[in-house]
Amino acid sequence: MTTNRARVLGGLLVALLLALGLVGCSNRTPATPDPTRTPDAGVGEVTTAPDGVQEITIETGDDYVFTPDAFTVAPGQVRLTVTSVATQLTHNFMFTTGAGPVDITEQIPLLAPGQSETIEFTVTEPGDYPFECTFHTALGQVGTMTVTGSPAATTANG
Ligand SMILES: [Cu+2]
Repeated sequence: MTTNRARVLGGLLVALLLALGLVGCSNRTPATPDPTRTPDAGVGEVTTAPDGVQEITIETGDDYVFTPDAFTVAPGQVRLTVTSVATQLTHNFMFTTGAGPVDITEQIPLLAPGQSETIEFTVTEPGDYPFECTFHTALGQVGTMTVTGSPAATTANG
């Protein structure tokens, strides 16, 4: 399902083994923790705000997972909200320096349990922009924002 997750953390070994057909379909070891929550309605959906800015909300909780851990936006302005549904853990949200086509410096340095923070930035270069919670990178709390190669589409036509 989330091939991104396997790709990011499962690493080259898993991909290689899969490619070689050495791993059966029954014995897959998850590389990252699985979400223990059901995300709220609308989470992970990219919508267009009345002011024309793309909006998306992702969640994180006590399970060291961003939900979703992969989303796609069009080039342009992005308003990203990270909502913590955690009761224990403090997280953050940062784009991994040097990992994307260009660095996005907007970040949420601290996201306390139950808190919600919004950042806004503009993306122009298509590609994959890895992000992470730097507190829990080693635990697999990472994800990827993909910027598509075409300009923001206007779906309302007519
Ligand atoms: Cu975290």
